[in-house]
Amino acid sequence: MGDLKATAIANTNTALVKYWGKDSSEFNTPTNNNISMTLDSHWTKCTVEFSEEYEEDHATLNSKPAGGKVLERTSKHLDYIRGLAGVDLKARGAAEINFPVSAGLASSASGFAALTVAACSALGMKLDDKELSIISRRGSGSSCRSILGGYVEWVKGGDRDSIAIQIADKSHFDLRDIAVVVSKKERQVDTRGGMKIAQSTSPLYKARLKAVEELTLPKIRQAILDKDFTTIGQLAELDSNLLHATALTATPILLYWQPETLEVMHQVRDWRLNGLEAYYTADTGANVHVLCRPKDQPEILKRLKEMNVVQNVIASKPGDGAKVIKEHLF
Ligand code: 2P0
Repeated sequence: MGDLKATAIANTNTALVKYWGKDSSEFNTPTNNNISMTLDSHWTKCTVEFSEEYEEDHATLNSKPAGGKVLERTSKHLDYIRGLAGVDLKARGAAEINFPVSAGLASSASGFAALTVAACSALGMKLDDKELSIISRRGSGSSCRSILGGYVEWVKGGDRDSIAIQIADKSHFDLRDIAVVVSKKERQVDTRGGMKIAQSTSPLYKARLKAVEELTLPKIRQAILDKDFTTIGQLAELDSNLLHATALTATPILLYWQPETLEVMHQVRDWRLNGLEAYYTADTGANVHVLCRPKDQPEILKRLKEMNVVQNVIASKPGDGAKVIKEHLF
């Protein structure tokens, strides 16, 4: 048994080939392999302490008590980890997140990766990244990719072989991701609900899977190895549009984009047509990620900040995987 208390930090990640649909909702295994870049500046820190003194699980999110679905999902994940470790102690958890939650900026990815690493460390479980990715995946699919740094592929499969694997570390290739916040409102349908609706109702869902397997996945994987920014950008933008094509054709329709989202997308496309190479990718919210080369980041940041619809921009490089840190949150 460990010290029963530990803290971890995990960066979030941006999917270049998206996870969008489950083979098994019990195991949280994806219908398609997917690829992400772990970011260096959007993180969650999480402290977990297990104790006989706690009669039930408690959690805080940015110092406010967490209840409802957040506490329910946290407790369920802790139950799974307690089961693996063979302990029956309730826990207190605290999370600090440095970017908007539930706004399509992958807060659950960094949150569950940090929770997994902190809870497993507190219980003294000695696990490698493969095992940590399997455990984290059960809490939130995309969080398994945040266990590792740099460029990461989450492979499909059964419970024991659907794991996250590093394609290249953060020093291999410097690509920039600019998260563009145009709305801090919580979206109406979360990712879990959205992918279920799209998978079961969109007539384009199977076509997207075919395009991922035959086009975006192999080509983006190779383009990362080749440090080929143009191919990564073009195909990441295509993959994002494929995801939203299935969302827009689902029943009920899932319209994650707001007018502000489209304004950013149009600008990115116009800049590109005029020689400033950038691409967009959007997850399940109104906010957008802009991908660019390091040399173009200052100019793109300047232009984004000049747009009335843009509330905030957060630029990231490829970052590290999740790790234990010494400073506890309580
Ligand atoms: C991704 N997203 O690849 C995709 C693209 C958002 C859209 O994975 O149900 O919180 O917990 O496995 O991981 C965010 O969804 O979903 C996500 P669950 P998760 O990044």
